[in-house]
Amino acid sequence: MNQDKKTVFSGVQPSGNLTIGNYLGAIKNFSRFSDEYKTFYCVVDLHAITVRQVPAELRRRTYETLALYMACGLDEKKNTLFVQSHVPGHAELGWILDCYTMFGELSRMTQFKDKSQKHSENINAGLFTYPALMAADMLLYQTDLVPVGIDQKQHLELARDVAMRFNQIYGDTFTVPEGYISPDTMKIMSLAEPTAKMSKSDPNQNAVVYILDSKDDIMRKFKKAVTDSEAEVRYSEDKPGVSNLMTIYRAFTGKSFEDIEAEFAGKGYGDFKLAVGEACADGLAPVREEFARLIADKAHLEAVMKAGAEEASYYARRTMSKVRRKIGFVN
Ligand code: AQP
Repeated sequence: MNQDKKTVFSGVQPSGNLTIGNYLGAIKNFSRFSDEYKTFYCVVDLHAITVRQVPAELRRRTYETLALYMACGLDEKKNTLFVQSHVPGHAELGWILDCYTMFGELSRMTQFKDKSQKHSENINAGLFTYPALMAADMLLYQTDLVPVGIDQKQHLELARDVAMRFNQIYGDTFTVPEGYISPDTMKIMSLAEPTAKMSKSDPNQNAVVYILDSKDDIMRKFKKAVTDSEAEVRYSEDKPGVSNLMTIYRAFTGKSFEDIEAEFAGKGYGDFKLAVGEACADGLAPVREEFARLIADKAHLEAVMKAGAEEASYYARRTMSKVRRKIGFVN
């Protein structure tokens, strides 16, 4: 590994159109590490198939997710951008770490419980062992820091436990990663059900604002957002709808909660929702424009994927050779 720089790894599943939750909780933060860290940003397609995907859509979204990374400011020359299934080390280390991850640990994962409920017709083994593959993603690159939303904290802690367990058995093999959870936007909630996370696979289109939504759609969705009967813009745990809108407004404008409360004092929710919609649509406009340019050039995206996979594979092979040797596999 590059001795001078620490390593950052993160990924997003191409399992749906990306939301402002994915943007504010994860992708927007990625570029802040590009200068000081060796950064690996991956489109995690192996994770996406834990839920049934339509093949043509999965393929299209893989290109789109890569293009969105770039449209959100990730320069392919400064960051290693790649697709998980293009680097075989992920699946290989994923299997190995399955054998060092306990059934009881996996049984406690809240995402497994949530997704098993949502996809009761397809509770497959991959959905259950997802965290071991996620641990492999990070440990393969000797990752120091993982920028994620708070919903991934439990998986991250499990990855740390697995890394420490492996290191204890075989001696120092993996860097134990730390999470980077942006305190301002750790969890963006659904607009329709503000006590639930905004998720790209939510079937209710009005609950979710997609990064690539048109301004009209964004305005319409914020106008319909669930609030409460008080008509007071105030940040409070017992006002989840309003607090979520304030979090989104703050993320796009940089204003503090106090400023936002002062700005809308004595005004109804109508004005507030319009302002949040405007700020969000304006903030995303440059991303949408850049995305349209990038997605039109498939050959360039393929070149980025290829170069990224080659670079990532180099580092992955180094870790895998160490892991194989330690376990006792014949090289
Ligand atoms: N609502 C959110 N608020 C803050 N961060 C979020 N993230 C996702 N939703 C929010 C962060 O985005 C990154 C990528 O997520 P993922 O694609 O790996 O899967 P996920 O967490 O399961 O995201 P979704 O949108 O809920 O996908 P589906 O619906 O397919 O399950 C992660 O860093 C995540 O924390």
